[in-house]
Amino acid sequence: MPQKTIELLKNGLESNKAEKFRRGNLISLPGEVELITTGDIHGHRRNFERIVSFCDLANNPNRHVMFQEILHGGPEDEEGHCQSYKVLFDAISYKLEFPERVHFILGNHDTAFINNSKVMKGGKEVNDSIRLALDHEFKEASEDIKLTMKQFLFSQALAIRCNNRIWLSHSLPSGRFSEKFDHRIMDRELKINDMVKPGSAYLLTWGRNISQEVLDATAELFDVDIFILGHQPQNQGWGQKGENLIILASDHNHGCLLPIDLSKTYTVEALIDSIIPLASIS
Ligand SMILES: [Mn+2]
Repeated sequence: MPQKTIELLKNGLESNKAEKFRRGNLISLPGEVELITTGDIHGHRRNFERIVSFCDLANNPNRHVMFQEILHGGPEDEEGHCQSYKVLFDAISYKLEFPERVHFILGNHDTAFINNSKVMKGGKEVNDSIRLALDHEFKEASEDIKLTMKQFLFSQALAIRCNNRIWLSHSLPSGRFSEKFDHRIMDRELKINDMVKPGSAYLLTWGRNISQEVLDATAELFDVDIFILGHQPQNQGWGQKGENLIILASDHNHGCLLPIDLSKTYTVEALIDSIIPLASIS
């Protein structure tokens, strides 16, 4: 059982690195693709299943889907420890079924898991909680599982750039840190230090409340028009947080997804009109 999980994680990380549309840490998707974009999942299995059901990848050969921040949140084991990793493992199996069409991008909680750094949420340290649940389930194999999980998380792309000038990442560098961000991180090999403040993978995934000025400068830097991000909680499942920014959330009963036809040019308004509540999917 642990050996199967380690193999799954290893195959997943090889698959992340081998994606044909990936160069360095950026996935650039062409016009013939329809991309289903989603926000943070946070261990919400039912929403993960709804996304899979909506995608129906087996019958839609041009359709792709992206996931972010699956870890932390959702069901707990009998000792109250976080079992969100189970949804991650299922998402990796899904990727291995459709390796070129299921994409993962790095979230800030992934950087924290990789570094064993502390993130408090609801009075609990969330990474400790995941590690304890893994110890409980995998016993003496737990250290190997945790190491391979870190390697998997580290192998994820940083962002997706769509043919129609839409950019997807977990967040964007904000405030004064936007000046410290080195966009060359998209092209080069990642280092552990990139995941630690003020490393550029850290800055890309942890930013909040991004000003219009920074959004405009970042759009120019990445040569895109519109950003779709996760990371910041959205009670109604989505929010427009700037002239060119939509934030999605897929981690609760009002969670959403957003299908995008990459051959079409969108306004932010047209994208908002295309948002689909996950609760409407059976
Ligand atoms: Mn986040």
